[in-house]
Amino acid sequence: MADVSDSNLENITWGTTSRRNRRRFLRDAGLATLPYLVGGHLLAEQPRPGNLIPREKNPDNLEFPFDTLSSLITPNDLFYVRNHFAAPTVREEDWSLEVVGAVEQPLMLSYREIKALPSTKLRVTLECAGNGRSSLVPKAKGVPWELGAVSTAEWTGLTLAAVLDRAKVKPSAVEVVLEGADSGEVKNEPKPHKAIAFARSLPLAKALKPEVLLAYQMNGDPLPSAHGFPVRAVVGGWYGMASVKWLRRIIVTDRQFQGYWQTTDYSVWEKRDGLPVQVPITEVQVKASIARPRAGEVLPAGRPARIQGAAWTGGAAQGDKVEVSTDAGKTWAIAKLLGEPMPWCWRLWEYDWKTPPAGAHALMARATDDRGRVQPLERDPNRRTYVINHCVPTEVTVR
Ligand SMILES: Nc1nc2c(c(=O)[nH]1)N[C@H]1C(S)=C(S)[C@@H](COP(=O)(O)O)O[C@H]1N2
Ligand SMILES: [Mo]
Repeated sequence: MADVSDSNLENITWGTTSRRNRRRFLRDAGLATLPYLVGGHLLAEQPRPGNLIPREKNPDNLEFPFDTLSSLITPNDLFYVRNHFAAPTVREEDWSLEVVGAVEQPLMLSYREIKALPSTKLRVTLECAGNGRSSLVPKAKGVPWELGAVSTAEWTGLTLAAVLDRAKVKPSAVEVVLEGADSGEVKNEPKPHKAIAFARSLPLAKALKPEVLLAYQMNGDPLPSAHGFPVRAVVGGWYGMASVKWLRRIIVTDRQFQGYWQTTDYSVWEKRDGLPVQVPITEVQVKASIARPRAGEVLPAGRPARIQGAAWTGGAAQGDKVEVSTDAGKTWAIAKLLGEPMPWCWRLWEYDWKTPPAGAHALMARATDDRGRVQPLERDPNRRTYVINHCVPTEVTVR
């Protein structure tokens, strides 16, 4: 298994200093922000090394400070955290993974056994289906995420397919339920009346794909507790709720799973056969977000300024496109995509702008993915408070 060096992980970055060096430099300089030169372009503010932004307490829900985005890989201590219940403390010596249900060979795998199986590494962007919720009008209930309930890590683990292969899935199998070790009572009605575990299913066809991992390392370190120690699912291309943390049990079923987290919660309305039906949220929709300038930032007039962000989608990223508008969506120009496209992983982009005369300006970004799906300008209310990928303007002032 090839070792991935730090420089490799951060091979696409803005600026020349690494985040950590910059942090040290800033600490030594005793400054929070500095004029920031990238390729000769002055940005009003430097991407500061930040801290996770608390959005909810008990359980912890913490947001990646998206305005500090500076490389493909999000460091573990800045990766957003989405918990429905208190994070369980799992001791590796007490833990094992059960594989049961419609299989010829039920399994009990220890942490050691799992780590001894052939592993792969995959860069996967996880986005919470509620990312961007705070921009919804009218104001929506739920964790008030701004732009940063999205992050990318390099995950090490084995494929779920390899485990299912060992367990010998029966021909009657339809879905694979992934259950976490965390549980509790759901607060809002309608809800089951006792404590339930976090659990989510994948159709068998998705469960067998190479982008579905049982991961035990995140950016080269053992999974941090907040991200699902000792083993979590990582489901490339699907919203974060499918990537079950603190994995404890895998249940192969011969019918569709109708659990709380994919019927009442994490479901949207879709029209099927002319009728609205509630369907579980699955694939990530195409989206570009602006990291910098930040909303409310003041930029000098008539100067070069660089607009920077990331774009992602639920499938392979080949042939995608990001457009930027600096006039609230009236006209669009092509942004520069950085690095090579990688499936399941976001891509950084930038656009060089010459700031106009003084005034208020609405910046927008719009992505198109390899399947030609274009990020919408309007919100689809059938998505309840999830799957938020319509273009949201970043308002800046030029002075
Ligand atoms: N066991 C368990 N797995 C879980 C969750 C949870 O609350 N419990 N939250 C899910 C949701 S909604 C998201 S968006 C991702 C977030 O993963 P992260 O906390 O590592 O960013 O984990 C998913 N897996
Ligand atoms: Mo989520």
